[in-house]
Amino acid sequence: MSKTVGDFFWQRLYDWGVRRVFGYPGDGINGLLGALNRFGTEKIAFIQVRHEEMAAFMASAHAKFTGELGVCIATSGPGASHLITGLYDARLDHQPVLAIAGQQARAAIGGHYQQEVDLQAMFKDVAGAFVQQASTPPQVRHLVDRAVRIAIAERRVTALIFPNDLQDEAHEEPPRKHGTVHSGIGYSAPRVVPYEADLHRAAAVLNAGKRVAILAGAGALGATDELMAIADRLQAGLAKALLGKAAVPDDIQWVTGSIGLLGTRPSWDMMMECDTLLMIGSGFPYSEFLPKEGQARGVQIDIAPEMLSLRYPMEVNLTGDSAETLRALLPLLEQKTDRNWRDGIEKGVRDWWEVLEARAMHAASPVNPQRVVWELSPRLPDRAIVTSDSGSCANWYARDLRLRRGMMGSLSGGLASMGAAVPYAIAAKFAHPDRPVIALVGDGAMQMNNMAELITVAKYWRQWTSPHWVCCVFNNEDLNQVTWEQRIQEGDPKFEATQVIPDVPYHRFAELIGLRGIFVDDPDKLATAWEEALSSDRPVVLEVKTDPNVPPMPPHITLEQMKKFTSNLLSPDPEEGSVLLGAAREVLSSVLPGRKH
Ligand SMILES: Cc1ncc(C[n+]2csc(CCOP(=O)(O)OP(=O)(O)O)c2C)c(N)n1
Ligand SMILES: [Mg+2]
Repeated sequence: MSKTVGDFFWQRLYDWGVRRVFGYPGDGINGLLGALNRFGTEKIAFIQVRHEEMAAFMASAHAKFTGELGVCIATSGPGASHLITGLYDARLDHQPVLAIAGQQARAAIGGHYQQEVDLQAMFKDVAGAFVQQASTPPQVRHLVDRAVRIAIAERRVTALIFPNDLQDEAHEEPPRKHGTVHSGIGYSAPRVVPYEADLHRAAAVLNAGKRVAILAGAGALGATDELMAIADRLQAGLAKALLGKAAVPDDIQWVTGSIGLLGTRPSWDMMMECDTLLMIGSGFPYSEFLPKEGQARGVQIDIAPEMLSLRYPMEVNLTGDSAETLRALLPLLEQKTDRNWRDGIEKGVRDWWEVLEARAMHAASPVNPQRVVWELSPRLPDRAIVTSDSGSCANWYARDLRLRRGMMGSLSGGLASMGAAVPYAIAAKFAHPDRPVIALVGDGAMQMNNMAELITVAKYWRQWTSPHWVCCVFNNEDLNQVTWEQRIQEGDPKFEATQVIPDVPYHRFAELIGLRGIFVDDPDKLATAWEEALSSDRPVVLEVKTDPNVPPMPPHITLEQMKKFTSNLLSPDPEEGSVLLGAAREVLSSVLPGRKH
């Protein structure tokens, strides 16, 4: 058999360095899959998911946890459309992902044929950087080369669509004649550093500041040493956007932790009081958590110029790689000696950890969800990777989890989609099979799709060098994050028709499919449960019966929100008034001056 378009395709992806693809089969891609079988899954592994959206989440997470291109593949029509949410996750978090989709045969396209969807139009927004449908064999070489190069170089999603009959055609190199394209492989990221003059302008602003606040995001994940050196030089405090949580360890005295609705009090205080803001690699969206315009002088560093001066009008905008730019900036910065500002931040951070401990230890019915994460932190094994779903557990991930140096963590940040934690944790484990991986997931997100994806864990875990993979389910029979949004943002009572979800024995489902299940409804058993889960001889679902009446509140709440919240206590909420009042007391006390919890 001569080499087909499919055979050429996998060889080309292999030459680009692709070693794993996440996907699900269908007749729209059978030509490609047959070719992958011939090519050899020992060279490019095919990871079979339960749903194509999960394949796209895994591709996004692969990119996040390795820095490499993530690749996912789906059949025509419904397979391709299933990819979309996962691709938007990658798009919004600036991850390089290539989506491959099948299409009907070329002669049928435009014929309202079965499973025929206008895929170019469908992918156009999410994969706008490069989306192409192949129509002839000599075109495939440059389509692959461009789709990969653009995805990596621009950190964007790209998409390639292959009509199924084309996949089995004989491969042809582009002939040497007019009207053909002759591309090649290879990409090296450039060293991107601002001009000296601009670094000097930035240094002048930072040197003049007396109260410097640093905000680090996902773009600063590779700049830990540089961030610490700059923060010390400037005697600054450092807050982290959600995707930048692992940029600097949480056990440093002047790290104020997360910022924003899921953030901390010391981050809020620092931003409200600083006179200078240094933002690095962050697109953190909520400007109200940053200094008021005019309050602080701003310097921003970002590799993507379109992210500069987007959330706060900066005085100096530096386009550059975060680590390289910070390194170039450091010698221009004077060592600050006044310790007042930093001392204040460190005290705020110390007090805050006490507040969090008290909140976590607060009695709840039956288990306080904050305590689940609080108990995990000291038991996190070195080099652990933690993922979180969207839901109230993202609050505890952001605030209570203490990541140490060498750990990683991520979630669906920009898109904040439910259903990402388990696929993220699976991709993390394939990328780093020797590292312990922990997914934090709400019960709603389990029911949505994470539960089915446990079957993927059951299928593959024996291939992993260590079996340490834990999915922690917060079973509160509620779509709790949104329940609290209804109460606080709208001033409405909990709408039971939309919010209450069925009780499902997640730990028993795990056992049914050959994983280990642990169930906890007593807070004092959490510590042992985590220890057992993290040393188990197989992946574990740790199901905790948590209290939906513990509010996942922002670090401060506004007077207006407080008014809505308290008036809501008088309106007919299905939860008992006393429980809500207890919760309210916890929230309100944390915003009253002079109170710890
Ligand atoms: C795909 C998707 N649908 C809906 C939402 C809105 N949403 C955000 S959090 C949440 C509730 C999640 O419930 P659960 O997983 O049980 O976690 P909990 O908040 O109860 O801890 C919902 C519905 C979303 N972010 N993503
Ligand atoms: Mg829930």
